[in-house]
Amino acid sequence: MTVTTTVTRSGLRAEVVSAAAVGPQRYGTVHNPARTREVVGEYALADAATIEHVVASCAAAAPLWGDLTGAERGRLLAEAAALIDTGIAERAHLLSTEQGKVLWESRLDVGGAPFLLRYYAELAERAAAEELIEDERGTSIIRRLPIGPTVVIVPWNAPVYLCMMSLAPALAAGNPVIVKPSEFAPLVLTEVLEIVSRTLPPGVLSVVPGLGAEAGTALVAHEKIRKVVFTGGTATGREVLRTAAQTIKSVSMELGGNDPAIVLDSAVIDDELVSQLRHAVFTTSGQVCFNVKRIYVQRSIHDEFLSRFREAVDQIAVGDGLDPRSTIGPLINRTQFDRARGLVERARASGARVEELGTRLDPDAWDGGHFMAPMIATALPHEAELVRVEQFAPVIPIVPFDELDQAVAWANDSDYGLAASVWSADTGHALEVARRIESGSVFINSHRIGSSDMSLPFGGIKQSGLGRNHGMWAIDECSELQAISHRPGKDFPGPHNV
Ligand code: TXE
Repeated sequence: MTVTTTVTRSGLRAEVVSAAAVGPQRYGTVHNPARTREVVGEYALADAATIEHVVASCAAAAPLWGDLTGAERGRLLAEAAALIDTGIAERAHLLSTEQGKVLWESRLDVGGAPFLLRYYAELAERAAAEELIEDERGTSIIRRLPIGPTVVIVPWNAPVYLCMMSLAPALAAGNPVIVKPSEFAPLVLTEVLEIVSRTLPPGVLSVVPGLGAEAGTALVAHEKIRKVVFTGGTATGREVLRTAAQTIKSVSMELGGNDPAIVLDSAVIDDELVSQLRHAVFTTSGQVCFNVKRIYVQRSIHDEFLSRFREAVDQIAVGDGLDPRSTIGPLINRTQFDRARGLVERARASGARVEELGTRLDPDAWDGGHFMAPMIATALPHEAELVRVEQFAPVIPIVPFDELDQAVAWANDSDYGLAASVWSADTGHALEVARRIESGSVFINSHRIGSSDMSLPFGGIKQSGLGRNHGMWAIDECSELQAISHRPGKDFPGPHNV
């Protein structure tokens, strides 16, 4: 009664990977955000029986995978990386078709997967290394243990990269993993993971496509799942926490953000600054967790900044992600599009000035996709809805400030705290300001992919997330720490000796 199924490129179908699926399957469809009538492919809507089966196979793989040495796990991850080094251009093309983003961004997304696998392959041995402490009390060992069957829940904005950022450290730490892709961009990710799974023992990596409310909830709720790594919106994050609470499992989350950029009057408003900020706001049409979502500019340079920034934003060409002339593509889906339009309409109705800029590359195709022009909103206060929510769209509010204290207070007046940036030619002063900002990362004179890298912890404070990604921090998120101590003999006086 069981049929093993995998993703098939010809049919563009994201199927359950690396475990037997229980048929018959129902399917959801993936539409091209640039031509919404075009169906790009289908994904299986994993049912309860399939999920049960996949979780059982994941749990069965846990002892074997956890017992391998770090070096052995690292070797297998490196082998997997080699398998996905090829085919990046084709997969980037497909990703732009299912996700809408421009081709160079898709290449970064897909090309990041082998990089991340290799990076964590290198760390696998270190992850398994034991720390020995010898002192007058005796000998102690601190070691990392795998947590156990892990679920990685993936969003649609950078599906391959964000998945691998969670998956690679989870595997390196010795956990078998089930990935739940987003229903809006499951195709390329499933294909990549199917290839990666070929190098791993059965059950160590499975993919369960399906709806968040069905497959996502069922996986998070399952008692055999011991760890959840979630990337997505804050509202969904709350739901995941509620579900995970029933079985007290470890949860790491990277949620939304409302990143502020503070442009000080000591900033030089040149091409470099303007182009960096344009990039920081409009990458993936604004649909990146740590894009700049609000700009506070010191009043004395506000008009100059606005005029230069407007010029730069007006250079943006909006079109199909596959069109090499496109600077940005469409939004992912109708829900995101309607939400963004609603924000803009309400801002206008409340007196804000919202300018639609840029070029429509193909005006005839405009209404056939979720296209949105890049927009700048001014004449609105810090308290305005458009300033306070995560827009996740190509619209940026710009608010002048007089005193630095006011800008810092506004930057911190948010439930979010993912990243922020300070812009100034006086880097010493910018550093002082950065120390006052409540966010997981603060960048000086940049705010983009690359401003943070694997050598720096990445994650949100407040309602932007739980835990930290990158480097050994990500490995620790997916590990239990165990202390073994042999302390015979005499008592050691002091407050820490219990
Ligand atoms: O993402 P969701 P959505 C933010 C952004 C956006 C908002 C909503 O502000 O407007 O989130 O986006 C799965 N149990 N970000 O609705 O719902 C779902 O199937 C378990 C920020 O598209 O968060 C998908 O795989 N899983 C973000 C994943 O969760 C559930 C990137 C993310 O979906 C579930 C994307 C449930 N109950 C959006 N419900 C970032 N941090 O970069 C859904 N899912």
